[in-house]
Amino acid sequence: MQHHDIRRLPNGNILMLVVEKKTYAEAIAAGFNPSKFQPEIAQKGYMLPDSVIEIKPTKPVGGTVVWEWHVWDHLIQDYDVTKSNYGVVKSHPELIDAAGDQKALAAFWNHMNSIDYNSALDQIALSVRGNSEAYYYTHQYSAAYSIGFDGNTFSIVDFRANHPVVGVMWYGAAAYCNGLSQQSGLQACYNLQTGTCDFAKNGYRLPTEAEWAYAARGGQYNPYYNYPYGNSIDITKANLPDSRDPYEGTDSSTYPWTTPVGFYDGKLHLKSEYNWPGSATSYQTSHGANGFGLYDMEGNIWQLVHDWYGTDYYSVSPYDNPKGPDTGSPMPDGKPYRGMRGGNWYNGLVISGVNDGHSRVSNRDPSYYRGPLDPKMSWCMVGFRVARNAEPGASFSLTRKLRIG
Ligand SMILES: [Ca+2]
Repeated sequence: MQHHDIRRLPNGNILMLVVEKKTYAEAIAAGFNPSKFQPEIAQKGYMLPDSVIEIKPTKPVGGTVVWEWHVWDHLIQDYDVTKSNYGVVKSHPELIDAAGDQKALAAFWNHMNSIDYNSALDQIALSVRGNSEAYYYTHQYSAAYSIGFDGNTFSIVDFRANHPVVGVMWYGAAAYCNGLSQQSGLQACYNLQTGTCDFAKNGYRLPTEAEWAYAARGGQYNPYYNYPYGNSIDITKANLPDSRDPYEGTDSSTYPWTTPVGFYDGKLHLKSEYNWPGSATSYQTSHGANGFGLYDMEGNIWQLVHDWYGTDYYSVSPYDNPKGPDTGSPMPDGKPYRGMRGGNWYNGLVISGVNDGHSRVSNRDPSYYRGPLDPKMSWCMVGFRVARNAEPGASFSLTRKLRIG
């Protein structure tokens, strides 16, 4: 039931305040103290906590709920120790006190009366009259991303522990590389203020675009292949659109549509082992590793590279080991973007005889086209892999030199 206020988002979707009905028994089960209730809750037999939903309109009428947030899922209470949401209320400012503002609770408990959205912070603001509070919620599309955050703790979403990280921006990927270097006792490569990389350092970094392409070729030079494993696209060797893998679905309940890292290893995989969302009990992969033994150089997720995306860069770049231009070619919004390679589960297949080209080894893309223009799906197809320079004195080998994966 819609109540009070709506807010239109920059992507055309609509945020709406709604209330939902919870029975008296459900309230007790959620840790509420019935002695704090106004008599109307027992008389009516229910209470009406608030929720927020995001609706993607469909033309000409109606719409689909693409995201929802419920007060009920974020409760904390210090009354009933037998319930899982029992805790020290003042230690959890990110959660909602089931005792409200200590006045007797009305059936229409939270009584949110306005909602707003700050696009710079990607944050929803809620005025909560019934609790004498304002709530701020940093908006996220949890269904599309594999890392959940409840305002307090990070977690891996359901079946996705071995999936590539998605929803990461270039600076986040660089920060990850530095963090991994620190954890491994290596030198950090990135200056996170400027995004510049010290290639002389021995820590982790993103591969340059040229390193990525070299790695994706898998040692095949004459002739070059179109794909990491050959000249013809093979949907059993990589996670591509409509490749009919068991992570594919028809709606947001089966996001993120990625496959686990290295899934295409030629083995028969079982649902009992992977807990994938599809109903198939097994899935036969083909061996998709290239000549260097690298998996997923085609499909699954776009991979951010170190370089800025320069449209004509390779006509002026150094011949050996180019590291990208000093800044990128301006995209339609006037800004430069980093490059990404490899295609993904959403782009990169031959459909009706037309190859969209994104998963070819030679295909180049700026991250612009899977970012700002695509706010709902933004970044949920984009991830990265890391690289390191060879250790000094290491015997020369291609796989060691590139160290990608
Ligand atoms: Ca697929």
